Amino acid sequence: MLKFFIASLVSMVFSLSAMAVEYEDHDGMLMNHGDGHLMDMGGGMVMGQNTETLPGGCERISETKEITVHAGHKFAEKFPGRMFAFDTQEFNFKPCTKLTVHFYNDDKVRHQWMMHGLPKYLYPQGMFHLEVSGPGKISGTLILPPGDKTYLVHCDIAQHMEKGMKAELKVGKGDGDLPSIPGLTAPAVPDDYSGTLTDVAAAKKAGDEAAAVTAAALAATKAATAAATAQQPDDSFVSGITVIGLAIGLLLAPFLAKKFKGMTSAEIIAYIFDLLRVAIDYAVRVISALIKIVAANKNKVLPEK
Ligand SMILES: [Cu+2]
Repeated sequence: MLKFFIASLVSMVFSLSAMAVEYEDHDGMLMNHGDGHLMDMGGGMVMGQNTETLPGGCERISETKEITVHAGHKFAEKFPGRMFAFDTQEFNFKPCTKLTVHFYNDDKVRHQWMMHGLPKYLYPQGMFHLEVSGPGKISGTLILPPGDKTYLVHCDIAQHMEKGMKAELKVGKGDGDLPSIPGLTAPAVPDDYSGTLTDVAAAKKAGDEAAAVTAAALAATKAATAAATAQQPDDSFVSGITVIGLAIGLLLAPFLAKKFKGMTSAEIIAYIFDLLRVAIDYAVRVISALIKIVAANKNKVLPEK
């Protein structure tokens, strides 16, 4: 029985060590590119490293601190709707602290511990930034500025912050809290978990139906507009002619009524044809006169210069 216990204990110890994540340590491999930028070929990077220069307003380093931060999917499991997280969401240090961060990435994707809002004369783009493809470990040091201020710390890989990898670092008392920090502050855009699946499906169906009705109405309006546009030239032409015809009719009516008084229909028709003949005759003469004028103008010899 004792042998059994020893055997199981030994196997447990071995399996535990097998389960433990092996982090690739990037600290010894980094090459200094100057300006606090260190990098290696294995995917490790430090930006904004500052181990010596005091920020303006700091007379000396107030204290020296070292922290260990882990980043990974497993730290988000306690935050509903989140996918990534740091193991710590809030940091607090005295102004002018010399801070070394040992950053562990527990995932097999890339993560960052990126701090914003630092003085730009000392930190390029106001950033201090640790980045490593995991599982890996990287360390960096900076000197925090004086004053009470809250700094954003996040992972800037696309959607990692939105999915939970966000924290705040308060120097002194800080100057407020940032939104959407998992387990700490209210989300800027809250997820809505209200309603059952049936409710959601019904709401979607209603929405789809409303959209279909709107689309049909839109299509009908479009068709009507198109038809109206197509008919418009004809309509206006006909109505124009009609209007002219009506006007002529109204003007001529009294004159013709007087003229046709006491005449038979045959006489009226004969008279109208006679009138038409006179009108056509007159029109032909006018047109030929016009043609003559135009022709005469064409034949005119231009005066010599
Ligand atoms: Cu990340």
